[in-house]
Formats: sequence, structure tokens, C-alpha cells
Amino acid sequence: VSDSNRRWLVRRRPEGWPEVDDFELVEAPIEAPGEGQVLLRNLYLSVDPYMRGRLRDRDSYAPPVGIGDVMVGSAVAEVVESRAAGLAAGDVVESPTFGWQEYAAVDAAGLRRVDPELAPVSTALGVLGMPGLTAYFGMLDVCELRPGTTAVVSGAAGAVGSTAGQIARIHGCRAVGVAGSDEKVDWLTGELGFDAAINYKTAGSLTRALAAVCPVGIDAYFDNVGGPITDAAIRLLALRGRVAICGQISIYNATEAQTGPRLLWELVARRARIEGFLIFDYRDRYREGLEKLGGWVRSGELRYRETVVDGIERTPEAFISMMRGGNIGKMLVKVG
Ligand code: NAP
Ligand code: FER
Repeated sequence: VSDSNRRWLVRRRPEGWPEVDDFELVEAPIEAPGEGQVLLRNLYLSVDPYMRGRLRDRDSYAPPVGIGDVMVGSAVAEVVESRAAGLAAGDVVESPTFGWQEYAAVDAAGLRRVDPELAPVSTALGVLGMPGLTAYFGMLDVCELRPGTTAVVSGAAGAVGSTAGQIARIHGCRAVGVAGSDEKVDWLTGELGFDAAINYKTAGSLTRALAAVCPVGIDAYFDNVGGPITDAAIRLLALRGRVAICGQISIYNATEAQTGPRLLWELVARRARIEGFLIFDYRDRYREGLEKLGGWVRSGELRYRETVVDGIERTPEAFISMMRGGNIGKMLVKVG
């Protein structure tokens, strides 16, 4: 155990694409845990698209991160010292409020215990954590998958998308992915068993490319990205098609005001539905989701991949790289 806590503060709000210099690495003393708290040592830090929203000076589901504050983020961490019942030194937990730092003293009440026997502990930030649950509820609840139908996923090689497409397959659907490189497309149609996938950067007309692999239309579209990929998917919706808006990463760094949506007339004759959702609304069902996802991981039906960047000093770089598509599967920073 070192006696200094390296942590990343927000130096300024990004305009457009985030830069490493929007953050500042400082050293602080390690805090002592109070009553009901534990001192945690970070093992893996998650970098996620929602962080771009938290850097904006605008309230959403949570207030923005303040300038000079430790950047927000969840971590898988090890208990160093416990002043809380039920947790002991050496236990591994997931902390959604940990922040971009090496150590934190946090309330035990907000922690989820992670079982190292079940799977590598890093999965608690990916397939067996928030992204996996997002895929699970978005696909099953919002998209209402039915066997034999066609499900399209954008951002398909990322943490949420790679899980969402496999959940479609597990439920007897044709799974089609859209992703940003040939290596990602090969992973989806190879190891992950997607029925088809297209590289949106080289496909030419996205409507034509998607139509070719969805000859009878799209019954469920799980959208992580928005923009032209989503325009194409909406044009191809089948009768009573369902669209789950999970995220719109293609516009998170946009500096111009966005127009649209403007293809909504396509929903009329198809009696189609578009619905946004937020994972936090499913809190009461996380246990169900994690049991299902854990079962599929153990049986080998659900596979996952992680792109791991080594060292807390590279956290902003990892975050920016993820926003630019540098990850296959879940992007993580290995800290401890
Ligand atoms: P991720 O997919 O692992 O990483 C982001 C990916 O976005 C990149 O790898 C990149 O892959 C893709 N991307 C970046 N710019 C793009 C563009 N202009 N067009 C198309 N794709 C682009 O991230 P994640 O954590 O799984 O999150 C995926 C989405 O889910 C995000 O939109 C996120 O905000 C959303 N989300 C929502 C909830 C919720 O509760 N609603 C919860 C978690 C996540 P390519 O190489 O394919 O471009
Ligand atoms: C995300 C994108 C957006 C996410 C949450 C949001 C948990 C919420 C945005 C808002 O409330 O404005 O990836 O993940």
C-alpha cells in the first residue's frame, strides 16, 4: 500500500472532442474510512460514454462534475480497511461512485460485492455489470425480442452492443451488427456468432448494405450510436418494429446543434415504436439480470472481450480512445 493517492481532476470542460489536457493528474493523501465506510484500492477503472455527458455544464440524471473535482467513474476495487459490517480486507467490490483515482474511502452501502470465483473481477464493469445489464433490459424489455425475428445492433463491437447482439442470438433471433472496422466485423460474425455484420466506415450506402443482410426488414433495432446508421435502420423497420435508444455516441462530441429526427414518417405505415431507456430504472431487477448474464457466461453462450489500458496515468487517453472506437468489447484501465 502506497501512501499517496493519484487522482484525475477535471481541469476544464471539453468543447467538442475531449483532450488529455482537459484533465489533471494530482497526488493527494489517502483518506481514512469513517464509520460505515471502507477504504478501497482500485483494481480496474471503467471509462464509459456517459462520462462525456457528465463533463457538460448541464444537469441530467445527475449533476455535472465540477471543475477541480475528481472525475466520476466506476471501479472494481479491493477492500484495504473496513469499518463496515459484512466487508473485510481483501473483499472485492464494484463501486459506481469511485472516481478516476487509486484509493477512495466510500460508504459500504453503495457497493456491490464481486465474486472472484464466478468470473474475472474486471467483468463487473462490463458483461457482468452496467453495460451487460443495459444490453439485457434494452433487448428484452424495450425491444421485446421474439424468436425468428431480425435484431440489428449499432455500436455492435462495444461493451453494450456485443452483449446485446448475443442476447438476441440466445433468444433465437437473427443478430446483425454494425461496427467500425473489419477486425470488429470478423469478431462479431466469427467468435460471437452474429448472423451478419457490416463495417459502416467502408459499406458505402448504409441503407443498401443493411437491406442486403436484413431482406425482410428489421424487427428490433438496438441503437447505441444515432446518426446515419440509425437513419438507415429506421428506413428498414418491419411492421411493428421496435427501436430502443440506448445511446447516441455519434453526436456526443458534436459542437453544432443537431436537427431531426426527420424520418419519423417511416414509423406510420409500419406502426413502429421508438423508445429511449436508462439502465438505472431497472435497479430492482439487477439481480435477475446478473443471474441470467452470469449463467450465459458460465455456459459459454455469452462471450466477451476487454481492451485493457495499463496504468491510471493513461485514463484520459483510454477514455478518448474508446470514444474514437479504439476498443473491442469493454474498455478498461488496469490500475492495481
Ligand atoms: P462502447 O460501445 O464499448 O464504446 C463506444 C463505441 O462507439 C466505440 O468503440 C466506437 O466503435 C463507437 N462509435 C464512436 N463514434 C461512433 C460513430 N460516430 N458512429 C458509430 N459508432 C461510433 O461503449 P458502451 O459503454 O458499450 O456504450 C455504448 C452506447 O450505450 C453509448 O451510446 C452509451 O452512451 C450507451 N449506454 C447507455 C446506457 C443507458 O442506460 N441508456 C447505459 C450504458 C451505455 P466503432 O469502431 O464501431 O465506431
Ligand atoms: C449513457 C448515456 C446517457 C448512460 C446514461 C446516460 C449510464 C444518461 C443521460 C442523461 O440522463 O441525460 O451511456 O449510461
